[in-house]
Amino acid sequence: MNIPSQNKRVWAEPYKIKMVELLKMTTREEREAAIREAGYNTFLIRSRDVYIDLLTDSGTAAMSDRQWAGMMLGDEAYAGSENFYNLEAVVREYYGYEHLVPTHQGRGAENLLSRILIKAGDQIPGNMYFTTTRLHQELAGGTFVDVIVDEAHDPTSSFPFKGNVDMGKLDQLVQSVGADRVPYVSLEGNVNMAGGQPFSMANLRELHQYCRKHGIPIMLDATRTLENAWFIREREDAYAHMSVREILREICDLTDGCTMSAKKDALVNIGGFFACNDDELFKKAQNLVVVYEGLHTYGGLAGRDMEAMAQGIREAATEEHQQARIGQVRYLGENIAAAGIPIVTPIGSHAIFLDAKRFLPHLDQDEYPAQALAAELYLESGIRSMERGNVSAGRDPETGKNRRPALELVRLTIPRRVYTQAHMDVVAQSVIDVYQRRNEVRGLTMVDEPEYLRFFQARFEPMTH
Ligand code: P71
Repeated sequence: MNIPSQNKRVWAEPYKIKMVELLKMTTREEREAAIREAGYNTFLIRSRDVYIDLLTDSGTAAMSDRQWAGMMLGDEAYAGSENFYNLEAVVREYYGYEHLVPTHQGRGAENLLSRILIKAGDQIPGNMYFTTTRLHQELAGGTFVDVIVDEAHDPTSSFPFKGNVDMGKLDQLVQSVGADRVPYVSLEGNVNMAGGQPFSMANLRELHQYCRKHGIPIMLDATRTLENAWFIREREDAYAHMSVREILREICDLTDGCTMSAKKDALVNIGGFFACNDDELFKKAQNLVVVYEGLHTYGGLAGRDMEAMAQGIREAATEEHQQARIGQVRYLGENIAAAGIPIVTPIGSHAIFLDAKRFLPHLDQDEYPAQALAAELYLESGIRSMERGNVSAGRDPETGKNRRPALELVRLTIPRRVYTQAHMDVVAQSVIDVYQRRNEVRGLTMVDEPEYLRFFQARFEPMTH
């Protein structure tokens, strides 16, 4: 496919900037006070104290003029908003699922899906956990079982499809508990916790065949599946000439429904949905959404949010957008890796993941190296990143001990269409500067630990020795 910018500068942005948001620079002293007050947790820093905010790519995209125009077309009727029907048509066209239930964001959809399909004692296999997804599965009485390929847990493996399901692991689970204890397979596109790593279409086809044979539905976490489609186009020969839109459709056609956090791929600041083909499942989701979110034609969103989402999907499902988006992330990653700094490979779509175990080998995992590194990077230059390691993984409900996951990472997550190449250079240089004095970085002690999703609100203190 001919992408016009390809001949000149590979990932140059397919847009120009119409409005800007001024940033505040802080002094070292101000940052020292800010991180102390935040309990060394980047989730607790006020955004006004942040220079480059790489906490997340969730809800942080810059909307286009057309999306903002859509905001003015909000039909804020309580029932039957025109914007709902526009969104439904776009989801049918691009994702291909027949039925749509909007939700306020991804976890709202996960709540619906988990409550409807999971019975106490069920096992839900998935290609690596995501925090909110697993929590909703557990709250519904189920147990998440990781069936991702081993390569996903190895930050040094350069396997191109680290998001693949290990069919042997899945079969072992189905054989041992029986297909009737497996309500669905939870399949995430561009697996976040593995480093933004895709599954291949070949793997999905195999999974699809297996699941049909055993009568198990596949529920897609579609949050970053357009980005997964871009990698399929890049890495699977048969797809090199297909559009990301066609590939997305093929992925969805091989699955039975999805939960979606529209705050990522779909370029909006808030929103999500549940979608499926099955009429019964749809009826149940439509009924349950009124309990937790709002009427089934708005699901916790304003009409204008649904209009912006419909337009965002159209803009994201293009080669131009994905090439610039993923190209920018790769640019940052290659600059960091060129300095010999350990990152997860291959470089994923939405973030660069620093490998904190190799970055700070002098720290034990229960001294929270990734949390400590995120705090240090903020101190260095006001860049906010996110811990994705021992704190995020939480405690094993059986033993009560920290899970000590194989991956202990700091995520530098790139918002879509927000920062420039010069910002990426500042980020790379800051990471390099911290790396050069890595021996000085001390571990942390957790002094306040909330019960649910502790990483959001936990507080820490630096260790004194
Ligand atoms: C991200 C987020 C936002 C987040 C959520 C929890 C902890 C920290 C940050 C959200 C996702 C996601 C996937 C694959 C479902 C959700 C929930 N990611 N699936 O990466 O990445 O969506 O936030 O809209 O409820 O920063 P929601």
